[in-house]
Amino acid sequence: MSAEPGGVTAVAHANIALVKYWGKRDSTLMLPATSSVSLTLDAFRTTTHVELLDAPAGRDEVVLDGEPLAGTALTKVLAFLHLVRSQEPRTATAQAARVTSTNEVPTGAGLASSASAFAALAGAAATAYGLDLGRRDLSRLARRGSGSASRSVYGGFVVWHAGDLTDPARGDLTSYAEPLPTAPELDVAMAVAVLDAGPKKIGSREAMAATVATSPYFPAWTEHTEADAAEAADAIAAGDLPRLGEIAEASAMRMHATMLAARPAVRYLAASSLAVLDAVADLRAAGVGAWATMDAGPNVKVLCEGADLDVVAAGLRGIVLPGGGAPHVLLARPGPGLRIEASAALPAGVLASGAAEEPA
Ligand code: 2P0
Repeated sequence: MSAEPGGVTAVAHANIALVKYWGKRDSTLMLPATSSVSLTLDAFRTTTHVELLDAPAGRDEVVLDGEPLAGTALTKVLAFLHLVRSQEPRTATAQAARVTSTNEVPTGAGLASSASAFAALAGAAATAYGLDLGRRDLSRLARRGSGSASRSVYGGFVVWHAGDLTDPARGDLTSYAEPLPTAPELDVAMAVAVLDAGPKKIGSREAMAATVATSPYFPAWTEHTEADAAEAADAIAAGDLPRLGEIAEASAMRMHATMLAARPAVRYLAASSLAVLDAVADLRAAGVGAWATMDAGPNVKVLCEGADLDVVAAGLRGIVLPGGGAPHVLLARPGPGLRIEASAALPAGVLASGAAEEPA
């Protein structure tokens, strides 16, 4: 079979969890221990192009930001392409793919890029291989690349459901993300205090597994997170930012507490992180609605009202960090879901499913 010239380009944005995903119940199917809730951002995005090659599967080529991908990152992408090709034997070809990806998530800023990366790859690869997937199935597919990627299929506030807990096959079908009903007056923004541009000490996948295996707090974490996700969804529907902020900050602190209780401890909190957490508490004491969240790194993201973003950013830039200097602060607002653009050379009918359309 000859390769289709042109290929498919997909764009996906990063998301930040407000109720965190930390721990899997099935690492093959990538089923999370709990549901999670996130906000997709406008600022950090991945653009991925997939074209099929006139070569057998197994000869895939993957280029990220102009460099051939290597190591574990490459292994994850190759496994994902294999999964895409195995989805629908009637339409998926056995051809290899060339994947070319550009990350506008500031490199090394410690901001999760696997969410935007695997959401964009799911959209581009599924479309290039002729899979006829709707948004829900794209979210399930993106989940298999990286759990948080399931949420970047959608814009704005999103819930990723834990899915049916009774059996893995049913869990696979029911663990997907979807947009959350959002009060129209809820105008939020996020300031990101970047504290360390260095690589992670331990990757989140490994850290999660260590937490599940050794933290005695993990059962309490899963028990409370499901309730937090439901309460966050209520707060988003009601437009209640203070309640959402409080849940988000608590979820982040609980996640870090859970991993700190692993043996050995998984610790992403740095002295500079604590300085930012103090500054966020000071902003609140001064009457500014600001709530902190942290992921698998030392950086602190601050949720606030859109109208308060400049005040919050100024507050963060005014921090004197323990080692001297101030944090670098990036600003973000809610962003869109996955966008898929096929070239004219795509087989007829591939885009007729609505998979390329962003729901209103
Ligand atoms: C989240 N994180 O909910 C949590 C909070 C980091 C801290 O999802 O193993 O790259 O690929 O499913 O999605 C980062 O972990 O992990 C993450 P895998 P992922 O955003």
